[in-house]
Amino acid sequence: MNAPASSAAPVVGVIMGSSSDWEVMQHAVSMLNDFGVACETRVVSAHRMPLDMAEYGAAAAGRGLRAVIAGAGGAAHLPGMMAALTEVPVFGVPVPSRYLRGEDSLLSIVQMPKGVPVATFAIGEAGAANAALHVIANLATTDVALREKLKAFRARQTEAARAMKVPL
Ligand code: RP5
Repeated sequence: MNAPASSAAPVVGVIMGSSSDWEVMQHAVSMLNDFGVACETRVVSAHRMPLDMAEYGAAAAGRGLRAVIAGAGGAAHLPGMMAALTEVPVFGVPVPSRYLRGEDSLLSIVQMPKGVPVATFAIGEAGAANAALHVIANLATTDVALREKLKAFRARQTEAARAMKVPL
């Protein structure tokens, strides 16, 4: 298990199929850190570490995780398998792949059969950041301080957009 990204007990697990996914998945961790949401990070490869994946899923709820953000590329079965292994909600991030630019990852993650959902986000950095923001929004339904941070974040985005100028 990698060290938690903060010293508090992690409530979000950020897992990925390979260290090569970190370039994308770091955007989820960075967003969680910005909001002060404690998370842990770990490589859990579905096809190279299936037993570790099963252990991670079986222990997730008991360890206090409230969400798992899972990123993978290509056949990208990690998010769906993790959703099958735990009742903790899973948020899937399609990582861009070498040959199909992540369209394969997206379709693999989003097309879960009925009964075991994975909330699926956009390919790449935006998807990773938005997965974290969606987890934060869910946690904020029972955490007033977090809701205020989310409102402030949105207000800053609004102000930044209002300040935008179109180049002549
Ligand atoms: C998937 O295969 C990983 O999620 C990664 O996106 C992709 C390539 O993995 P590496 O060959 O870079 O380890 O399992």
